[in-house]
Amino acid sequence: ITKNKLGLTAKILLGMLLGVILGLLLRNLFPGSEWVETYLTKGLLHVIGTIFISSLKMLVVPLVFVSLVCGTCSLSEPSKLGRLGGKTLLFYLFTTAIALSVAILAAIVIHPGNASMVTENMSFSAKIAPSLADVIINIVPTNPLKAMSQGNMLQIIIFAVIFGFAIAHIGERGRRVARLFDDLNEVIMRVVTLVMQLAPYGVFALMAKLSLTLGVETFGSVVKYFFVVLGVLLIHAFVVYPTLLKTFSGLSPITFMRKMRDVQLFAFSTASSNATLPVTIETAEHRLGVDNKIASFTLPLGATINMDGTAIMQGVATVFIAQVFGIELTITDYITVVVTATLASIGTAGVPGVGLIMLAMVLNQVGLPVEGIALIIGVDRLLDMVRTAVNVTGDTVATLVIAKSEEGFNQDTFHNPDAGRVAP
Ligand code: DAS
Repeated sequence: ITKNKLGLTAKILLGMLLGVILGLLLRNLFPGSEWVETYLTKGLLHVIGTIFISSLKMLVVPLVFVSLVCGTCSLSEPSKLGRLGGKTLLFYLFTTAIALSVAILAAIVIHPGNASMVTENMSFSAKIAPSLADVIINIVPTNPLKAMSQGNMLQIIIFAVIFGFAIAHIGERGRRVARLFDDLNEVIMRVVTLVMQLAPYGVFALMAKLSLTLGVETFGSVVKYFFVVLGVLLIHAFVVYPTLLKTFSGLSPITFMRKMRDVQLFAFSTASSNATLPVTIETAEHRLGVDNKIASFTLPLGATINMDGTAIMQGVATVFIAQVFGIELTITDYITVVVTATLASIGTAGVPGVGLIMLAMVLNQVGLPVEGIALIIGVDRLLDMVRTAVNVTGDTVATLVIAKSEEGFNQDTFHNPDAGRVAP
């Protein structure tokens, strides 16, 4: 994964760089050229870029539906759903909602994207925002297939959760259906990997088109976006999590962070919570003193449903893209972003780049242009590595808090600096 990822990361960054250089060269050498406009901006670059964005959007409905059904039916098994399951789910949703709220607030206050960059052909007509009552009423689909064909994500999420819950309550036949959805999820993850191979070419075309139309000042705002996301990720990891750990378990955050270093480095290098899971479980049990019966439940669950780092990126990116396109988001829009991103993260597996595909869904839900993803995809792979480290840290904080409250925790192991260390 690491070799493949770094290769793709390098190709995406190269595609972004070459696209920006080409776009700025054309903008300065042939200002206002009809030929460039016809054959490039609205021609070749538009076609390649749109195909890439469409291939991301193509994945959203199947990815969300199948991974949510998988996540919900494994969660809803009567044996799992008890007090431990309820506590774990609540804690995970609580930390994700905090992450999203801090992220959105930071993006509103710092305001990384400025609408002055939008030229006439990039302007975007915002849809009329529905009232909160309508948003709540519209959550229940009158026709699930219609919701899927229209990409109405909140309706798809609700249907998937109910469908997954039902699968868990029909005994052996349900287990057969659950296995089918697990296999389908595997197939969709493979499609994600295939689509991400298109990213260097899609990013090249999109960045060339954007720098042709938006000019060089755009990239200053992308750098600002990068540091806003990075800043909120670091605050969440080094302020929010230590505070939650100290408050809910009384354990030392310093000891915790020191013992989590290897896990965080592995998560950073793989950008995959799933790939890091064996290391996370081994560390939780042998270095932090968590009982296997707790860690073996809360950590795999967390790797799938708890993605605070991803939620932070989605919160900042949504506000940033609205700012770049000069679209005012209403309070209902912000609530929709928090609800959609939190619920959608329940089913999404912890693999590289999945956060970006979920962002396409969140943007869809609040009626923002998915093309805005082109602005941030170039720096997304780097942020993916950081936010995955935050994701696994959040999973382990919750695991410690729950283990301590369920008497499934060994205090001596936690305080022993050499516990679980591999002998040199
Ligand atoms: N890489 C994902 C993870 O493994 C996070 C993301 O894509 O945002 O947690």
